Amino acid sequence: MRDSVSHPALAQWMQETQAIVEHALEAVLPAADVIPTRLHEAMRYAVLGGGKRVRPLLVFAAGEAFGAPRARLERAAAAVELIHAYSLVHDDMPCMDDDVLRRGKPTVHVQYDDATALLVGDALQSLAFDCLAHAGGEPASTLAMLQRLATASGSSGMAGGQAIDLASVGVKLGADELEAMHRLKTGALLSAAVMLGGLASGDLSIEARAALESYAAAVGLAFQVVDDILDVETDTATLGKTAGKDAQQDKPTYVSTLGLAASKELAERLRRKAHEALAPLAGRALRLAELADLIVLRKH
Ligand code: GRG
Repeated sequence: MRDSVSHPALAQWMQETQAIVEHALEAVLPAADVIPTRLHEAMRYAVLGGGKRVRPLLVFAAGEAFGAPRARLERAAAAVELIHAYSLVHDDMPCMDDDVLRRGKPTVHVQYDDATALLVGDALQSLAFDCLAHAGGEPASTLAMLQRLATASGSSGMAGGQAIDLASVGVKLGADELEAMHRLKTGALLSAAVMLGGLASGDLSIEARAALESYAAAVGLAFQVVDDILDVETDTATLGKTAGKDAQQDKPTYVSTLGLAASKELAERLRRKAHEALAPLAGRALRLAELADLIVLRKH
């Protein structure tokens, strides 16, 4: 994503934050030589050294806007990324999207086997909550973060969206149904990333909370609209995952539902909506504003 960044201060912040997150993930994952070694090695393979780390960046951008302690942000960012990594491992399995390439590498079930991939996803999900439970600080705010992450990941969030997605193969969805699906499948975890950052401060006003929720909803949907555009406009090598997969699997997407031009207009409208949502936060949300731009303007 850094190739879409024109602002040197933002590029530096992203690089530093991504390094902090990498270190936090490295520290929280079991070592590969701890029994069961094959499972631990595969968990590390699934998580480390890849991905844009968009969700952790959102955690830090929101958290820093409200003065959240860095140690809590590290835990929150790692927890969200662990959930995301688990979802990718399961999504790539033969019983779901059946893909062989992820983050430029063979998918976990290809590199290891199906049973290991299933267990990797299970174990990463448990690890995410364990990681967040040890975030320190006020127990009430940690509990609020745990609840938000659980809701975002479960059947009223990402897993529910995935269920709708799997049931939608070959089905023509209307724009509203498509939006409802993506708000769960992709939007819920991205929104949780923003909200966990804010909640980590332990001190969010009602107004600030509403502004963050509104920003998160716009950015969460924009991410998916852009993902659908990239799926038709970008090659496999750049994406690090198989391009053109949605059309191949006859899945409804923004591009198939609205067309390419209207999808691009929608992404731009959502980018502006994200900026507007931040207005009540005055100047404190610069990084969040920049990330909204990046999510819409990214090339992979
Ligand atoms: C298996 C419960 C379960 C859910 C899977 C995340 C997901 C739900 C499916 C992934 C399929 C997909 C391509 C979704 C579209 C948006 C998305 C989540 C893309 C991948 O996220 P990125 O681009 O990936 O942030 P990196 O590798 O950069 O972390």
